[in-house]
Amino acid sequence: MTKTERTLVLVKPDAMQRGLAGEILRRIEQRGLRLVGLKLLRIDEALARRHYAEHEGKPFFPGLISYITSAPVVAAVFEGPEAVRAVRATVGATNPIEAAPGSIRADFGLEKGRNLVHASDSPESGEREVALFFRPDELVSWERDVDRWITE
Ligand code: IDP
Ligand code: MG
Repeated sequence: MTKTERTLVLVKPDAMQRGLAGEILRRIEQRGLRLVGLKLLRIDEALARRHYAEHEGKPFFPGLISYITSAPVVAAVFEGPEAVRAVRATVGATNPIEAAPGSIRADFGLEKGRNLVHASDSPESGEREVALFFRPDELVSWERDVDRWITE
């Protein structure tokens, strides 16, 4: 049995402007991961700085903060075995040009600065980021009849 994890997905402002929220969530849901949290919000500067704290001081940081706060985002929490690695693979590499064919970033993107979607990079980041965007009572634990056909 692989460990159940939770991961935070953000449909970033460029994807929202391009009407890709449904497409992005569909691809992740279709893999079999279970949606346990969902909201639309406008990220303010304080939340943006906390979420991207590891990148503070890098040359792209100011642009990243203005990008992520420039329009609403859809924040989603997905749960499942190795959810972090599964979603990162579906999302693709940071640079869309290097992202695997068929991944979201490869199919819809061209530049790192407009790469459409965020996904937590480790189970620990997943826990931290989910807590930044959702209160515990906003997350819904549930089981689906189909789960036994997706996981052993
Ligand atoms: P990740 O989103 O694939 O985990 P990170 O290296 O954690 O990538 O960077 C966070 C975000 O910062 C990226 O998704 C992208 O939006 C932005 N970013 C990273 N590197 C660059 C860059 O060189 N130019 C512009 N934006 C960048
Ligand atoms: Mg990252």
